[in-house]
Amino acid sequence: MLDAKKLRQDFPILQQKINGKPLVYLDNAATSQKPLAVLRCLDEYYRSYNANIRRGIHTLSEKATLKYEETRQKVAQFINAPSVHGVVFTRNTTESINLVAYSYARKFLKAGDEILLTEMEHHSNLVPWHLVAQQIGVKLKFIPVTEQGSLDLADIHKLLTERTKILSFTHMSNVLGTINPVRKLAQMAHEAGAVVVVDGAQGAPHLPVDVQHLGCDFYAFSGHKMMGPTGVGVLWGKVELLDMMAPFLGGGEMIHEVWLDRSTYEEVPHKFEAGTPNIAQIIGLGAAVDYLRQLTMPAVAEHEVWLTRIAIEKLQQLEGLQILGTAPERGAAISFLLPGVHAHDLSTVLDSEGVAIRAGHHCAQPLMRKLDIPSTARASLYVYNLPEEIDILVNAIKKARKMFGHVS
Ligand code: 7TS
Repeated sequence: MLDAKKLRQDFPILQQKINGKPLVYLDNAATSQKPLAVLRCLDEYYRSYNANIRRGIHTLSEKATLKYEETRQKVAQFINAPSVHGVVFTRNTTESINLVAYSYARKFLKAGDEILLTEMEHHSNLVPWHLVAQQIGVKLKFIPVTEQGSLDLADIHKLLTERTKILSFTHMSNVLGTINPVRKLAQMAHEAGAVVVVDGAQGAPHLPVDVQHLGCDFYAFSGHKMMGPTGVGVLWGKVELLDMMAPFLGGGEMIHEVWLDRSTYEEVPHKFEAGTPNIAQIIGLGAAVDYLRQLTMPAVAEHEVWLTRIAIEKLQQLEGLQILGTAPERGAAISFLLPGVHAHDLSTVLDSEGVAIRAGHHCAQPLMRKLDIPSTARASLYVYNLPEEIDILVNAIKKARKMFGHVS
């Protein structure tokens, strides 16, 4: 087991008080905190080798370029990518999915084709496909969600047909915590001839990810949710698919040769990295990957399974509290409803106790509509959270209940 107490010392932000109370940070699905190793890495970059990459033939530029490309190797290893060329740096998961929607779907899909999504998707894995559907007349279909919060695969063979050209779904729901059976779905999709896109925003930070074992074609994730800086995301794709795709954005760095009226492009992944990238943040992501690899992802997942079980048990002891999402395979995002207390009010009271959770629709409005609720409160855990913090959460919820006139 990881020593989470010791590990917390690596996170300066967690040492502070909020409203006079020790910070209990339970909003990790939105963004994670950053260890000293990442903060130092950013500081070192700006202090000692800040330069643009792949342009200057001088020491600083060469060092920055080396570190930038080293991160690509680290990321490739982290997700067991077969080749470093399949790792494209973007700004975040949202941009990674948009890249596939623009450069793959718009090029290879035509009117009448279908894209299969699920009812539990984050807006970032819905809206890019809405845009494709409006533009080229593709039809969107959806795998339903059961009451438990799992994907309902009973009618999958009606939904996944030879008309399906893309299946795109989340590795783990940011609302329900459900971990989806990626490998099984990828196999089914490939049998039907579809390309598989996985939204790994909640997968890569929390679970061991092996893209070859999962069998997907694209895997998208964000650095900021896995201890890295904001402004950096990853799209991993099979090189043979990336090769066939059109560039997403045009400009400097992604070209091979340019004439006044036309241009040729670099090989992948550079073809998809137009303009000066977020160099510092990408190098910072390398430090985050090093940190997670040192903890080991199985140990990260083990800690979260353990703590999630404790959290669910303790929350369930609060009378009336309803946890949404009871799938057997679940991660550390725990949404709940507290009758008589609006999620936003609850979040405000918890904040006064130093507890940070998220309240709202969690960018999954269609899922909220399906569940027939406007919003939930959500506690989302990470590797530095402790059982003591769950007790603080539970006591703060009891306090909120009293304030709103309910006994606990
Ligand atoms: N997909 C999933 C499953 C997510 O949880 C999120 C962010 C995204 C995509 C988008 O990530 P981004 O880095 O491109 O913004 N989820 C959340 C959340 O649950 N609360 O705040 C952001």
